[in-house]
Amino acid sequence: MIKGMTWIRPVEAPAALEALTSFFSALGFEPGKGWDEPESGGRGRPFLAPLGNVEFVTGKLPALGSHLLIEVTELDAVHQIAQRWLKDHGGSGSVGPIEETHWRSRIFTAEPVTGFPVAFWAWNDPLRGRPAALEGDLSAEGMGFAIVVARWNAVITERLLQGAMDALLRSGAKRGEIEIARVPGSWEIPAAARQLAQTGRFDAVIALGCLLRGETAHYEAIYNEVARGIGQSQQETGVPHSFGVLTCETLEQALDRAGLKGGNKGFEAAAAAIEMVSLSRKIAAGTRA
Ligand code: DLZ
Repeated sequence: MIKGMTWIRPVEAPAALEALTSFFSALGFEPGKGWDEPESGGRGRPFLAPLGNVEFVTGKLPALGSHLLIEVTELDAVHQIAQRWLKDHGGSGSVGPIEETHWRSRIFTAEPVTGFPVAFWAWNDPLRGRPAALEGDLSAEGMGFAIVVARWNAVITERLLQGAMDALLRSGAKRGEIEIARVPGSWEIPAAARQLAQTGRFDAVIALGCLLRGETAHYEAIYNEVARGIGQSQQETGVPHSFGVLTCETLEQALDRAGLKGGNKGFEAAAAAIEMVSLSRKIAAGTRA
């Protein structure tokens, strides 16, 4: 029943709103759906985090003068970004030193705008609270990708492509390291995917297409062959392939999954590809870090 939580922070001056928005963007926060109310001049700039909670505390407070605690994985990198932001933007802000906490972690407080302190912290043991497991990260830096996209139902597949590019570029992939191959329809995806994988130029292949049951003759036959072909190419080439081929009853359903209510499956397929490349590198290196 509970869906989410929003912690509202009233900001008086428009310049302070701009500065806070710039600071949170520089740190890589995902922006939420902002709003502007022309009559009142009101504006809202939400920022999202993968996890959140509200915590009621008695006794010793965990943070250095801030009620907003943001857990991160790379505290030193975040500290550097915050310091760089402060140097570039100056103003009344400040970034404190990193200190040890009383709960086996390190913390620092940044105040990009006076009156808006934010504490960033990280566990000393980065694997704390997680079962020991090999897991891929979502950083695409230094990775190369091939995207195979079907032209059939382009109104959907172009949106999937946009979602996939968004995920790759936001995760640190370089535009020059992404190659896009267009094929007539989903049927042709496996052959192109295999050939791209075999070049050895790519760390992963992302397959994007859209099959609509109502409008596709031999829907089952095409779908089975596409799924089998992509899976087989992945297994035989050893290059991760992610599956972003929508199989929907109607166009409306497909639109929902291409950027409307159901998210964007192209974005998800790209994220899965990044994760699998990272995991595969860790397996090869025999490391969890
Ligand atoms: C022929 C066909 C049909 C009927 N429907 C679709 C579809 O919904 N989605 C899709 O990606 N492709 C479709 N195609 C085209 C086939 O995938 C293939 O491109 C052609 O049969 C040519 O080989």
